[in-house]
Amino acid sequence: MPTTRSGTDSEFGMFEPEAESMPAEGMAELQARRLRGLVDRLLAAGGVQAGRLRAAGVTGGGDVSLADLPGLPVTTKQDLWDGYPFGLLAVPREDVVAVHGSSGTGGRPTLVSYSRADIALWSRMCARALAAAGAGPGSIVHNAYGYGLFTGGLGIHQGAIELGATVVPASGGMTARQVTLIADLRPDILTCTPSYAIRIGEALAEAGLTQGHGLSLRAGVLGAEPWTQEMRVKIADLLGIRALDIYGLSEVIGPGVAAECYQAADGLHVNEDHFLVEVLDPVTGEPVPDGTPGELTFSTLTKEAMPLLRYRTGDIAALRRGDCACGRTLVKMTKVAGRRDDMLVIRGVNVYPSEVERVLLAETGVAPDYLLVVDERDGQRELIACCERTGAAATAGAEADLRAALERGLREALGLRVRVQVVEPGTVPRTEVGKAVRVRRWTGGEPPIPGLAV
Ligand code: DLL
Repeated sequence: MPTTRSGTDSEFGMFEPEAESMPAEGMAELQARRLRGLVDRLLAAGGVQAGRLRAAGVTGGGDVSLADLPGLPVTTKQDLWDGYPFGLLAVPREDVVAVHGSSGTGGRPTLVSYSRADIALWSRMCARALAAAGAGPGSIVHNAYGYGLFTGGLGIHQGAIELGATVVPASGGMTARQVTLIADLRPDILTCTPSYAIRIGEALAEAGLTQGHGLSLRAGVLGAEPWTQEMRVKIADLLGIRALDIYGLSEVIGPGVAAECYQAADGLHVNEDHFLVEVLDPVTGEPVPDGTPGELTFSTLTKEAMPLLRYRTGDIAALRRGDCACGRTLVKMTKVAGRRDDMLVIRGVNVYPSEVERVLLAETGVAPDYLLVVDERDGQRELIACCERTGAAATAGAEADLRAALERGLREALGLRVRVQVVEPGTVPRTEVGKAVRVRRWTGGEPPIPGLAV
């Protein structure tokens, strides 16, 4: 239970201050102890991770220290697929109280299992994230993450209840109903994907609801897909809220692996007392120094049902240590640039969609919805950035200027020629349910979005 919820503390209190503001030596000691416990549990469970540990010469938790971590075997999504659905269990099947997962690519779902204690842990991690956004008992959390197999909806739901807040299980979609619920219930916290926050913001504005005039939202806890600092500004402008990032993945637990604090809104505090984080060079698998982007890799120190040692996420970010205005000592990760497999290679230049987003959305005349089209017709590979203008760039001359400015900005930032196409407002497909699709391939026939000149 929270121990600092009183008076002004209740506004920005930590949910578990002892853990969240633990000094570095204490944290390292705790992690080392829990890592030994994890290794023991994996060895006792048998299975693929135990086999690999034994092959690496590890016969018990007592053999490993934090310094040994880089030499321990890793796990990947392939291991989850190979063991589908219950192959990686470290508890009897009857002790699994819930499964969740993600639809994944190629139609193969990634399923994960939770014990009763895992659900309790997950609830606390999401309560930490909500508290970091300024929520507390008495808050109303409008939860527009999808409910179901996806971890966003139920994860945040359980976290809000754990915190003692009031959760509105709106789920995704049916935006008109979201507007009604927000107008009537006056939530202070909005939880959904950043792209859906934009959609909800547009719908609220259309309904004439703005901050102070029917809106009482203070913060958004937004994640499940990459988004940039520039998108943060657009969301803050549209909704009048502090837009905060929350990160997680089903394999590790779901949302609540890391989250930003209201005070700094500058990088996500990783709950490293439960999720030991490393950043590895995606190619060599060797650890990279703090500050260098690489592949986030997590060891679930305390999870019971499906514990993972050194799970390589494919997500690219960097770590940063140091003091934070909020008082948390938990290591920070930067916003995720994207997944390793989302990287586009255009004429030999590597580019993440988020790098294009940063340039597009830095322009005030550009609306927050955009689509990147990889034009692969005729054996070539060109990148076309389709975006919408806001009222400010409505005239034909202004539109041409906007396009020229964006193309120049993209060339300077990425060293790549990107064609910019300004399309009619409302043309870029909005995401109401699930994760935003920012990239479409165009291999022939009709363009993937109307108004894209052939
Ligand atoms: O997306 C868990 C979640 C739900 C996180 C709600 C935050 C809020 P999965 O469906 O398993 O789980 O997808 C996990 O989504 O490996 C990242 O590639 C991406 N992702 C999640 N959060 C962020 C974020 C949930 N804040 C995959 N920024 C991860 C960038 C994110 N990418």
